[in-house]
Amino acid sequence: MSESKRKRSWAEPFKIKMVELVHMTSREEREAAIKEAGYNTFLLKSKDVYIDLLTDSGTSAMSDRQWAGMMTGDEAYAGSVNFYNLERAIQKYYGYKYIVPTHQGRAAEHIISQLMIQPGDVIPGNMYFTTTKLHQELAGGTFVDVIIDEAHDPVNEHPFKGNIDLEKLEKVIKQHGADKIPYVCVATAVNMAGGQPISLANLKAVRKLTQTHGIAIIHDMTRVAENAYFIKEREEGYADKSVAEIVKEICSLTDGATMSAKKDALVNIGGFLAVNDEKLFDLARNMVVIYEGLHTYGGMAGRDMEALAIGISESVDGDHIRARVGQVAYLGEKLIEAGIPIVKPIGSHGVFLDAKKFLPHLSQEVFPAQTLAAEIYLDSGVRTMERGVVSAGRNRETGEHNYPKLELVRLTIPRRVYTQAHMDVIAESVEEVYLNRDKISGLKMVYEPEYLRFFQARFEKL
Ligand code: PM9
Repeated sequence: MSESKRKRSWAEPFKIKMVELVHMTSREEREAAIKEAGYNTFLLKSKDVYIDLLTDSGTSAMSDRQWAGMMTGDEAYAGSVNFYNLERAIQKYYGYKYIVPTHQGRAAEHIISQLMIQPGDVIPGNMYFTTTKLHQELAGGTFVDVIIDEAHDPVNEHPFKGNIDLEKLEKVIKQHGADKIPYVCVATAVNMAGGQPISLANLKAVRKLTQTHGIAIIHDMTRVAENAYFIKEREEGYADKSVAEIVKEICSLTDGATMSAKKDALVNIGGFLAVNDEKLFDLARNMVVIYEGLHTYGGMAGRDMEALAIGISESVDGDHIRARVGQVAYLGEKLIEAGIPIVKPIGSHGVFLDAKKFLPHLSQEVFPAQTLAAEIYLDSGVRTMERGVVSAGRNRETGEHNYPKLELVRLTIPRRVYTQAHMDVIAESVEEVYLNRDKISGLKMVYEPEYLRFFQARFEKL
């Protein structure tokens, strides 16, 4: 075999300079902990968790450059140097004109929803996200899912399951009229679909259609760099473009964005709203002072804005993103090899177990994904997250549970935190639970909060 054809592995483009020790627990300790947490992994204490795959949100390891940036925090109430650094980074890497910093993503969703949505409006989008949909509803709007059908099928290997179905979108526009649609909400690396990307060809077609009707596009850009990496890998014509160039092209096809910077952008806290329209910016700048803080800090300390400005530049680096998505793929492939049912193709930020197939004897009434997340924790101390019927909440009119087609457990990989040895331990634990799946019974919900119930709901074993 010639040298160029031999397999060449990739490794993380960083060295580890400091470590955080983690606590190993016994099975008895985990049994007590998960019971006390009402079988909800959100209610576990972090000290009782060995490998934390609850979320990739705010859990990244910052670089030495980001930590050095923290020391240059200008903690002025107004006009902090770090705000202007952040503004420049957003303009440079994403291309949006105006920015309003917020403490995290949902605060930006709150502002844009209140400003753009009128009661009775509908907001089409490529699959719901929990906080995004709730803010749309609290502003009097209704979310309508216009993602392609393939996205709801865990085994369909469509390379761009985040794509919007143009016929579905056209139908919504015809049915409700363009004046009832303040914007189309386009997410990159669609979270609830399993971290699935939208293609640039699809986004361009959506842009063309919405422009003819005068409808704006608001981009949930929480994981835009990960989406850009998939475009580079899979979409014709983009192999020679850099991830940074693709990110900018995606943003250029939209009118504004909400960002939870706690994901792609490699910080532990932070977010922003970005818009190109000056009037909308003015309204947003006025509103942020009510809920977040002055428009030059919006709930973030100066040091956090500096870490974010640096994190944005690191997030679009090709080597970084290849290793990040590569680590997720490494885990996903191990699980596929072991015969575990997961969402395919393997997503951007985590591996999503198909709980319906994993536990076929459990109906959605007894919360298979919630059950499976608890069982994995019991086996190994690995904490995962339910993304199924509990996350989907209730229908606001009928009060019934929403039963999503996808009943998933997300094994979310924090950025730059765990090694491949951790991935091996995780895969072995999931396999162990899979081998004993017949013995697993479901849960009943005994406490249910009104909003975003998955965070605080409590369960008991059936
Ligand atoms: N996502 C996640 O774990 C945080 C907790 S679950 C609500 O995946 C998207 C696509 C997200 C997201 C958070 C937010 C909200 C908006 N859009 O958590 O408020 O994945 O910063 O962002 C979580 P914040």
